[in-house]
Amino acid sequence: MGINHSFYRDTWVEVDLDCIKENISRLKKRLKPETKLIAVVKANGYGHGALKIAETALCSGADYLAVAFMDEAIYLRENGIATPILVLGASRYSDVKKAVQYNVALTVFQLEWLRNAQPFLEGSSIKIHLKLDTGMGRIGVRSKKEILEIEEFLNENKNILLEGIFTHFATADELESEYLEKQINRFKELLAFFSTSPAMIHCSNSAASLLYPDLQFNAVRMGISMYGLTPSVEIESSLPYPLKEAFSLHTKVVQVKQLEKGDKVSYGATYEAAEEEWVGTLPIGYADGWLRKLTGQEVLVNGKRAPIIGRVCMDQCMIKLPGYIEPGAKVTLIGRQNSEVISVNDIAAKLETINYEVTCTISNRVPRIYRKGGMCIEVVNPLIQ
Ligand code: PMH
Repeated sequence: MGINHSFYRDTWVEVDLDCIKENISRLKKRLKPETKLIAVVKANGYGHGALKIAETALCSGADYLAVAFMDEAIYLRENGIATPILVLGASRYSDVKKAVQYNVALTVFQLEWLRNAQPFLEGSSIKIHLKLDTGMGRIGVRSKKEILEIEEFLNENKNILLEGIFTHFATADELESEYLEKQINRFKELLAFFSTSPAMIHCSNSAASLLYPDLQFNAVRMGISMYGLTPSVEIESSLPYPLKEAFSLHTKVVQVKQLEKGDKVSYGATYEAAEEEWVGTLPIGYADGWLRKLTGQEVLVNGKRAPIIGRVCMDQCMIKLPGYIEPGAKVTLIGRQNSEVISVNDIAAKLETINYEVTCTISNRVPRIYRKGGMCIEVVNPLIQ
């Protein structure tokens, strides 16, 4: 794989594929040998880049991939991924032939959908996973009656193959486990209504996989922990092994200027220099997912912390420097410089959100650089192919 230098701005994400590999190996060691590991690479691999993460996950022992929508599955297929893929979200029944064409398994949660899909299949066969709603209240079959009707339909329509049954937990990332236990019990109750058992039964996300090894059934869905991010701050200290954060975000100072006392910075002129100050301009802004709420957030430059001052613009923002530095200095917005670290969780805290949202929000305009063995192995820039 050659290095493709096709990006023309000094702002980039680095994804350390060795971290992804290690996070997967550590989880795999805790699973029964027969348990299938489903790597969740929806939302462009939680912002890390679906294709490279899928490839790395498969090389590291993942058996199956999961995405949210069929478009994401087709993207992986079109880029050479041949492993089984499950679409976790809703698909149109009129699109089933596409799922067949790309050999993608679909999530089903309504009898009506199956009835409507059948004529569109024109006799071809498709794999489905039936989603049970045990308390998430999102998508899923909720009653015995629906299960019996769906089973009857599947018995009469052998071209629709029930490959899996699954559910999703609402609170596995909380220390209090009462609601989780309710969901587990409901899952087991609903499973008992099936007269056949499909190849795959799965319910665990990262939090459940890490904290409740008994819940693996015969597959687990690993999302956030594969990326080395904790499912919640609350359970961070209960994790069985340290997760390795793969994502970092960097830019370079494009201009360094000295302000006089009283000089203003950025839209609204909300920031005013209290004295003579050195200010650096960074080529990253809210259109990159570096949101306006990040005013005041610190970044790392030359191993030291520097705060963002004034409003974050669409493509740029400004930082207050400890003193003069050369333009071109590397700035780390998420990641490490020397002994200083700014984690995805730090940014999530500043944005009053969760780490999932931070990496997903860093937009396609920011190229992703992949590292392996400390070397840059590939650049992915969706803007310039
Ligand atoms: N399975 C389903 C159905 C999911 O929706 C998700 C994550 C996962 C597995 C992976 O969970 P993990 O990343 O905690 O391991 N879904 C979402 C979501 O819809 N919003 O945030 C995370």
